[in-house]
Amino acid sequence: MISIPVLNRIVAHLDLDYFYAQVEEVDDESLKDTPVLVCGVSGRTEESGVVSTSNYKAREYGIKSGMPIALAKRRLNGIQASFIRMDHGKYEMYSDRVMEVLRGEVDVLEQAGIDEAFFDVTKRAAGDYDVAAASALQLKTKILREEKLTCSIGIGPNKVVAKIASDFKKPNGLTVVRIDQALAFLSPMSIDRIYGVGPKTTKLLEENGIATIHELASATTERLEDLFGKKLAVYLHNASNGTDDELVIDRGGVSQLSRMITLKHDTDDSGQIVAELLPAIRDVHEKLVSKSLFFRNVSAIGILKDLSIHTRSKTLETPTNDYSVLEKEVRELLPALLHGVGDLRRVGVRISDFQDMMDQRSLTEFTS
Ligand code: TTP
Ligand code: CA
Repeated sequence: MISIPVLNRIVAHLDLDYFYAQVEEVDDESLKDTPVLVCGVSGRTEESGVVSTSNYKAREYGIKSGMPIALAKRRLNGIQASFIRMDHGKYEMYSDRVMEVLRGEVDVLEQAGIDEAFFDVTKRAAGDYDVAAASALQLKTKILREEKLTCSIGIGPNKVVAKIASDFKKPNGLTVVRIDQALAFLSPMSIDRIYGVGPKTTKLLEENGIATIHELASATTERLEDLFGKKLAVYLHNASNGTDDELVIDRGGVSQLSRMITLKHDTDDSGQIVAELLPAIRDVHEKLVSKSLFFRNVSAIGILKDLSIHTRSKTLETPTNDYSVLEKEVRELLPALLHGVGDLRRVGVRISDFQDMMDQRSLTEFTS
């Protein structure tokens, strides 16, 4: 039998720092050093909605993602701060450019969200962590030079470790966890730090006396199987023991899926528009499912006779691949899009901010 030497895998995870707010700082340098809050305005008034993210200056005042805008305003009372309306298209443009930079520098790239990606550098670094760390530093410098954005990178023997490592020192961090350090690194952390372990899994584990990754690693697979079924149990066992073996998969760099149609007659009748748009919504959904992706952002796009383009977007709390959610969101976005713009000539749907969550653990997490 021929034995082929196998290099220990080296996987990296890159996450852009305070992404939406950092993009706003790049666009307007005068914002730097004061609190910047990017807000998803959802209702009639400027105050109905939540903070999508904020820069680290704002976080010093206790500002957090998901916080109601009104509460954030109270926290920053009397302080000079900028509340900026979310501009998803702009963040996607920056995201695409960063991913392009990455693609040229790594073996395999897997975009995992608008501001994060895994990449495998095993071959490029010849299995050597020092080489991987040096090239990660070069990558950080390149992204800073070309896009003026800082990021944090984690390097480890697998995706679970790399993801936790990128979050370990933020912002502008680089954390390297070698294969022999993985278990000690993971052990004291809380279980919800594991990629794919969200509120529901966390709750069930905690109800069973498992709160740290060490406790999870000590649980028998039989016990985990009783709680979660085989697939998730195996994942949790491997993840907590630092032996997760999920591959980094290049999904072709799809960052958005969209379909536009031309209406039979120019109209501002939302019911008529939805009826004509349904096949396009179904089409986009089919593509999403065929690529095993989940989306978080959905936009309705309208083009008028004068060719001006109008969009309305919504970011969901959790990623989904559910058709009924997609259709419902488009139905709800259309009246807002139509408000005050007049008859549409063309209309479309776009989904983006994809998360790679194709396996059972994520389905359990996000759909049960
Ligand atoms: P995160 O990577 O979770 O957060 P962040 O980049 O703002 O901050 P950091 O990584 O430095 O901790 O999310 C990426 C982007 O996703 C974020 O910039 C805005 C968006 N987002 C929301 O719109 N709502 C949310 O609740 C969260 C957590 C993020
Ligand atoms: Ca981030």
